[in-house]
Amino acid sequence: MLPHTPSETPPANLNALAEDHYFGANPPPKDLEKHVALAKDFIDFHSAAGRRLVLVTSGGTTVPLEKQTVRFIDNFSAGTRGATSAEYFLEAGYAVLFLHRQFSLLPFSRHYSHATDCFLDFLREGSNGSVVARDEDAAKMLHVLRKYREARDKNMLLALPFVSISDYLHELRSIARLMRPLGPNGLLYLAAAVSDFFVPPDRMSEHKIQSTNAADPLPTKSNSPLNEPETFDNFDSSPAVPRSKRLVVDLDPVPKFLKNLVEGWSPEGMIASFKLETDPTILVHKARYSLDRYQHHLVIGNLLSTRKWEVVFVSPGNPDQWIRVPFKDGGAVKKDEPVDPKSLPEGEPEVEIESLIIPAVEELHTKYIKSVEERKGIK
Ligand code: PAZ
Repeated sequence: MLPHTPSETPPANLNALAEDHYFGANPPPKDLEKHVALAKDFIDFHSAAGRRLVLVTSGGTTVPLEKQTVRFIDNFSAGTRGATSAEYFLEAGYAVLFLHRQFSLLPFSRHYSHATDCFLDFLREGSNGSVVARDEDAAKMLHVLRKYREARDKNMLLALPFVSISDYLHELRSIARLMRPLGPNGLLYLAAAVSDFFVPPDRMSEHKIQSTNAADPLPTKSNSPLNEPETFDNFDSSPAVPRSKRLVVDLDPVPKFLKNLVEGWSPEGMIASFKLETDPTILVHKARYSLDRYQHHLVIGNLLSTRKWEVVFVSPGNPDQWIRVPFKDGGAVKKDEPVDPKSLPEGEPEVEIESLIIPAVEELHTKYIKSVEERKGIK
């Protein structure tokens, strides 16, 4: 059993201080105002209709190393979970605000982009110089096209991009606050792979970090590097590289804002977060720990290697619930433990696991709405 220390949770006023400090020090993305206006119209439209609305966050967040960013740290996420989930939420009647990493997968177009095949491989020349879908792809493409058009024409999908970790946090805070009028009909489904570390702006270089001193002022006799002994690191045995030529990246932890989200930004919406791990022995513990610490409504745990095959739902007052796509020849799968990745078939599952995740989230959301209404004596 790993140590369990919810007492590490900072008190509320410390959270508020950390929030003021972070959002004061890290400038908002240049399109924030425009995005807020679009999000407000979208949310107000669906709120007036009494419709459920889900904010789906998706894709990775970058960690810039320079203010005028040439280089950044990134993570693996392509946005598959988010884009696929968005389609199943639409199917379930939710309006979807899709906050995604720029150029990551989008609902509907995901079927034809970032694939091993180029989208042009799905097309052929028709008569009179027209371009049409290949016969074998036409039925699926028509289905996807109709769903896409329906979502667009009924104003059910709004996609807003972010790039860096601070863009993401600014956008999340603003949109979560706008969702308040939805009350419990609002759902936040946080599938983005959010960086835990960043370079604070006061330590960030304005310009591209240089790898040589060619841009330094010309040496005079007194500041000539020839006068300085080169300092060598001696902590590894590889051919020594002078410290002055190394790039040592020193990252601070990104403050954890889930508590602020739950208590301040969106106090009535249902909040479902994802927890990604690579070590199967700590997944459930970390998911439960997150739930205890932030007091939200659902943590969906998944492992990097098996995330398309199984996830675990950890929610207050309920036993852990494993959701798995059916697979053949899987050997004996223990009901309450992660599956052994070696027992999984090669390639992608035949069923998209999001087709099972979303109905299960929807069921919990329905229970959540009822419980809020009962508490308020509405029904
Ligand atoms: O984008 P993707 O489909 O490749 O990956 C999805 C995921 C693993 C990023 C997501 O399911 C998830 O766990 N998001 C939260 C990650 C975290 O910050 O712990």
